[in-house]
Amino acid sequence: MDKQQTAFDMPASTDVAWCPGCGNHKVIEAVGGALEALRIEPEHLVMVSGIGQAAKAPQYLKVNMFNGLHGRALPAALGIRLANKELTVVVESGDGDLYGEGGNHFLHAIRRNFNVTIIAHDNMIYGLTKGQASPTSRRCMKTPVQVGGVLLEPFNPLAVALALDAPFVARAFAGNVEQTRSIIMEAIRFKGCALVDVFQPCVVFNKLNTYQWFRENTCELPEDHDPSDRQMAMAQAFRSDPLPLGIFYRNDKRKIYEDLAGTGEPLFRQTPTSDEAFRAMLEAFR
Ligand SMILES: Cc1ncc(C[n+]2csc(CCOP(=O)(O)OP(=O)(O)O)c2C)c(N)n1
Ligand code: SF4
Repeated sequence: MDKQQTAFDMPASTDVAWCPGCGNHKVIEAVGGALEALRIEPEHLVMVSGIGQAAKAPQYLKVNMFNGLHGRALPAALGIRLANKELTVVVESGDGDLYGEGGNHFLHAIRRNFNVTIIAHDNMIYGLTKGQASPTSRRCMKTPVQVGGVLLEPFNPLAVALALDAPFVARAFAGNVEQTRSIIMEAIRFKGCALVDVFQPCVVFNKLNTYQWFRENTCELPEDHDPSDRQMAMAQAFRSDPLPLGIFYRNDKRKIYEDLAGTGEPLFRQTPTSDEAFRAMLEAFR
């Protein structure tokens, strides 16, 4: 099916550094479609990322963006949310950036339950730095560094998120843009920290986890899956052969950090800034 144009698409002439066929193209197609369908006003949206191929995603969408240090997308996103509760904040970054370099922030963003959507482009490899193992690489996969094969079992982001009582936990496959779009829509609509781990093939450096591999090794969650049941979600998160896709868990009752911290006073103060005051502030930091 032809790609649907959205208000969030960059002009066709935009120079995109991703390889043809990379799953990242599909992820941003799904994200753009979700934002459009949700009628999000671009001025009320900020996308945040760290470093890596996936972390370039916000640069290829017509959105406000903040590109932080490697692994530091989440603290930047939480700061943005604290500064302005009116903003929709979406983090898009790679499995290495979010679960490896940014692992500690991943844990604490979930524990705090900030109202942020986390979209992990999970290609099970370090793409930008040419194919070393990432935390989600499969055991025994050979890479230029792990020449004898990866020794460790992969990090399980869904099980870790569920253990921390993440209130929204889902997984999608970039090869199915429609399903990815609808899961991302649910995640952005959700009030609280929402994790969507999206399988995203790296067609250059990951010769194991190809589109074909994901098609053969994933399945839908069972029809009788109850997303309000955390134990059931945990059992599905531990399934690996095949790996289930869909919304594993949602808990609409968990309070977000900003509400917990509420003393009646907002966590931020929006003071109107004149052009002159803004320029003076910039000068002070030169
Ligand atoms: C502190 C720090 N460590 C390491 C690097 C090198 N580095 C840049 S991107 C990257 C891996 C990114 O992998 P991932 O987040 O999975 O994204 P992908 O490129 O696969 O989309 C690494 C190790 C860096 N830039 N900064
Ligand atoms: S190297 Fe892999 S992750 Fe990077 S753009 Fe190419 S296909 Fe995508």
